[in-house]
Amino acid sequence: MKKNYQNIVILSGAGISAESGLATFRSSNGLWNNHRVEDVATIEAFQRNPEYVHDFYNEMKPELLRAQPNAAHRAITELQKGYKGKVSIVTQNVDTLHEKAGSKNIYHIHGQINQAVCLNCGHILETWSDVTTETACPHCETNGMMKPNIVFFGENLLYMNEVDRLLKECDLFISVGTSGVVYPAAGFVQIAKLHGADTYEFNREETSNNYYFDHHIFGSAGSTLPIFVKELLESQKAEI
Ligand code: BV8
Repeated sequence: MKKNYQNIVILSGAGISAESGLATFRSSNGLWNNHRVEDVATIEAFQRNPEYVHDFYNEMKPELLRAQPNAAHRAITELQKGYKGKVSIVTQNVDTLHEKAGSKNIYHIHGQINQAVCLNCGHILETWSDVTTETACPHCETNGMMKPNIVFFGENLLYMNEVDRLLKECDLFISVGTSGVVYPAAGFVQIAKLHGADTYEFNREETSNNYYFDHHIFGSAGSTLPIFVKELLESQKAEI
């Protein structure tokens, strides 16, 4: 570990929210075990049966609204507050646990559960209430054009220009709680590594895209990340 990084990028996946009680996608009792991806998380599914897709995300909202951040989320906030370098969060998660932990500089590349987007004018509606095919856009007042602001398979990611710049500038890339199977997020570590970053993977188990990680720290992120953050903050103090 170097002593003073200038630009840290943290990529989070569903695993960082597991200790907050939220299901991941690809574990034994994961979200994709109870629903076929093709039925809920593709643009074709939304065109075919928008009511079913709206219901899937509306039903998810109360649990995500109740969920509280865990020690891993709080450690990232502590790093942002105490570290001299910039710390950016690129999250695949649609929950708002990073925000609830008080973190800033958060990029939800796969969207957010408490947002819907108007397919007519692009307006983003922030709401924890149900959104349906009847919901009118508060901006252009068009009926029935609201879609969950969730990036479905086959759709481009959000904030890709900002994220591309962050990955090329970063000198420390940390991946937390992602299986590394969904692209282009799973390829972010390669961009960071090829631009000179130190790369760390925090996961409970071995993942498939581990070639570009210099270090693998196994264990639950709620335990492993706070230790790592403490070391980063202390190494910075030693530097001064
Ligand atoms: C795109 C929205 C351009 C819904 C999601 C063939 C090869 C390569 C790529 C492709 C391909 N065919 C198609 C593609 C592209 C496709 C893709 O990657 N498919 C994969 C599955 C093969 N990608 C896309 O379509 C993306 N768009 O490429 O745009 C384009 C444009 C037009 C046409 C073509 C391409 C869009 C990707 C976004 C899709 N939307 N979700 C929703 O969120 O409800 S993806 C979904 O998976 C979630 O967003 C989630 O964030 C993401 C990744 O999952 P993880 O977060 O990693 O969660 P997972 O359960 O998998 O893993 C959890 C990990 O945590 C595990 O490793 C576990 O061990 C660990 N863990 C658990 N507990 C803990 C822990 N770790 C630490 N501590 C713990 N306590």
